Amino acid sequence: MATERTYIMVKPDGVERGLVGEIVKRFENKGYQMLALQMIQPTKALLEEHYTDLKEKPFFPGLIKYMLAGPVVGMVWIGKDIVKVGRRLLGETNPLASNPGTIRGDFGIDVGRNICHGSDSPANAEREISLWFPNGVVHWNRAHVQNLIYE
Ligand code: DAT
Ligand code: MG
Repeated sequence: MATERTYIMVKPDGVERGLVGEIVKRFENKGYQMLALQMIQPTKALLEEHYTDLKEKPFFPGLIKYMLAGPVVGMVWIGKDIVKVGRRLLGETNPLASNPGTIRGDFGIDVGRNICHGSDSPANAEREISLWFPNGVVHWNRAHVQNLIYE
């Protein structure tokens, strides 16, 4: 039974372009299970904490400004190897370097408008889930479908 979780977040450009359903669909189609979903207008403080590792980067102020431009849709997903595979579904950080068939490869051009966030390690996933869902996340059992997706 897979217990690895990841935090996936449609960024303001993805929300405004109406790509939330498309992104949800790709994770659902793969067989992963959604545990939480919220639309939220993040504060500057929340975003600075989320991207704390990038504080010293020259693009940090621009990144925060872009992420403040509108609401984001944050999700928690669970499944086998979901952190790594979730990032594969997203593509590379730079959409122009992302393969067709990936979210960023199919829908983006500039690195500063790359549509969707995905955690980069299981530990960071848990940190981000606690940050964005401080009240916790419901765990539900997908009893009937589980055996059709996992052997
Ligand atoms: P990722 O989102 O693929 O995990 P990251 O964590 O290194 O990439 O960076 C977070 C976000 O910051 C990324 O999605 C877009 C932005 N970013 C990264 N590198 C950038 C750069 N060189 N110029 C502008 N924005 C950048
Ligand atoms: Mg990252």
